[in-house]
Amino acid sequence: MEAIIIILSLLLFAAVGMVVATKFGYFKDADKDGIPNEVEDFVEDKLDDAKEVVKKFTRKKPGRKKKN
Ligand SMILES: [Ca+2]
Repeated sequence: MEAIIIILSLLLFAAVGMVVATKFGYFKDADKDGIPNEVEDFVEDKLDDAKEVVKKFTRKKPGRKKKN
């Protein structure tokens, strides 16, 4: 339980530190929302990957017949 709290705290500090560093101009941030471009690209990429996975598992497969 403590480990989870420590990990979450570290993630929170990292996130806050990242946003603060971005505000001070340490990271490139084209749209000025406090989230660096690199992070936005990374997240977008991962979301696309996740969507692909969901599509793969939810898509109907025409032409696949039940084995008799
Ligand atoms: Ca941004």
